Amino acid sequence: MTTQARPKLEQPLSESLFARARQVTPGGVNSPVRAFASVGGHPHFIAHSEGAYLTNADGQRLLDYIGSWGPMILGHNHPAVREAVAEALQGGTSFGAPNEREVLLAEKVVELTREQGVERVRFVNSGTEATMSALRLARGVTGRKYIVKFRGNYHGHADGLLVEAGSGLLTTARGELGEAAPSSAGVPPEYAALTLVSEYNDPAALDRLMQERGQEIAAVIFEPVVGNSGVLIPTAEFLAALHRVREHGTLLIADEVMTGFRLSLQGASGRLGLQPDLITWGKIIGGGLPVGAYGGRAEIMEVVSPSGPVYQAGTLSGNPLAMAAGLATLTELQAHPEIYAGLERYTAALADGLRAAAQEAGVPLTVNQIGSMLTAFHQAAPQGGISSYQQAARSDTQAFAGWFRAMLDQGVYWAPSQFESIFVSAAHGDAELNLTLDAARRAYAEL
Ligand code: KE4
Repeated sequence: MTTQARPKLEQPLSESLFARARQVTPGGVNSPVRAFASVGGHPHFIAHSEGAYLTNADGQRLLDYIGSWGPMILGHNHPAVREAVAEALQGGTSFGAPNEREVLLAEKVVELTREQGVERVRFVNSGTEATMSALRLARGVTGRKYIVKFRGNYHGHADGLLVEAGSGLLTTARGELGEAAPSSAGVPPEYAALTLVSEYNDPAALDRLMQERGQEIAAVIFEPVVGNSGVLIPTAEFLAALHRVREHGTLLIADEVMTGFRLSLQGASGRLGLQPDLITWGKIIGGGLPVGAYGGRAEIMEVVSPSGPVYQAGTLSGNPLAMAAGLATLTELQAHPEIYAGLERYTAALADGLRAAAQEAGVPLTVNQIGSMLTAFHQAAPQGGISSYQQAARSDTQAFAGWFRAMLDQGVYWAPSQFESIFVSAAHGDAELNLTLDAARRAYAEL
């Protein structure tokens, strides 16, 4: 059944801006996943944002499910965040010296994650810096050089972590879309060789690797709920195997850049009862300004310079405007814990609605959803659902691309990759849910 031809969303200004951008920036974007490489068409250039909506350069309103890839859990341009940044701005933009706001945000993070063993936090400027620093710290503490990551997990673009990583590498990987993404060009094999790759949700594989090489391994880093292969939810057996790595003197690093303060006020670690040695954060912790962080118990964190020998630094770390945005966001979330129940309700209803719409149109679809994270994989559910990178990678990326474009033409801006999570905000309500499911029904009918 086809619906009447829908006027394609013309965006002349975005198109001309993209043409100009490509003259001065690689691929015309400052982060590859924004380039629409795996979904076709060209990116919308955004002029401003409010609540659940973006307005592009051509003045068209888009219902946004990216939320800046996670930070916008309160919705875009939230008054509490805007006012906090405006107030901080009165004092200037950066001091290169400590300021009270760094202490306030660090105290807030420790207060919220103390149950997960966090006693000290160091701020950096991105999730990449957070994971890169946490791994250096783990190597410094253990004196070991190997690390373990999981195929399809993405932890930012530090050299040693661009080994069979997920996220943007899966939209621009050399070779077939969805196949295990090779290490990026420019990563010397000597660096990649220090990163051992295991399989997410395969406890036996991890146990075997640790039995064989555990004494050489400084750290195991993992996404406590995967967002970068599309959403993958860990099994209890896998989480237990992850905690067993510590029997070998290996540190466990939960990369909560995406899940931190997203899946609960205590992140995925709190929601799933994890006890990692180190946690990394990004996205929400900066409220949309550039902030990353890593933290853990004092005996480990005090090994970081200037207290200890593991060096890590940053000109703009603890930037007062970024601290203000992060503090306002966490304070708002803490003052309104009902936000998390609302996010759960909305996203579960969205998942059910997508399943029903796809079934009605005879489109094979498997939806993974937890909290306000969701991925709709274009494939029929394998036995037991999609719980591994290999299973996720079998999705029909062309079907996804067609659905994505049909949704965007109706003004619903989904994540432009089959292998990403979407992010629902507290600003998404019944009107947005209905708009989304109406558009989805039409888009599935066109596949
Ligand atoms: P950043 O360096 O992009 O702030 O964070 C890297 C990172 C680390 N760890 C996890 C679990 C992450 O999800 C990320 C970044 N996430 C992607 C979205 N899948 C950022 C979007 C982009 O690359 O533009």
